[in-house]
Amino acid sequence: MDTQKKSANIIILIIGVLAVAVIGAYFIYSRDFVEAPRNQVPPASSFDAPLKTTPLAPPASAPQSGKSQPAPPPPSPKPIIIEMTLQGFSPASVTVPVGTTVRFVNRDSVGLWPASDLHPTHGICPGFDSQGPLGPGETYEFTFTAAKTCPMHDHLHPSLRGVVVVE
Ligand SMILES: [Cu+2]
Repeated sequence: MDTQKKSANIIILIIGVLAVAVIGAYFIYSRDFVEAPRNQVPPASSFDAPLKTTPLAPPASAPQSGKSQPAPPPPSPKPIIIEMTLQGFSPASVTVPVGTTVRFVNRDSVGLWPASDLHPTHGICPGFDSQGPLGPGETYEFTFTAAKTCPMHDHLHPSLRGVVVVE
């Protein structure tokens, strides 16, 4: 008799636990009815799962849309600008990595002519020579492709001096 009562109590207990589980599952399903994983019953993980999967639905940075990604800045550095006047180069000395393009801008009202030393042959950094005067506002660009120190001057006013250190 006692064992029958005990087993009956155990059955009632099990039924109670199941009832609690069913009620709990009902609440979980009614909350996560959107796309609730029907096979997922564990309450703890079913609360976490929708929170993690919902933000993934609108692909913020999904790799699938590779073409719409904003182009990252290319490795080429932006040009260095050196302004020229009858006062000289500004800045008069720059240090740049190999491959840098330097843009010389005439900020004066007279012709200016940036060129590599030595005046007048301009042979220290071959090619670094505007090959003629820059008018007011005009620019000349040269890309320094070798690691080298390039002293420079204004070919029309050789006392105006500067240096581009390429490293
Ligand atoms: Cu010169």
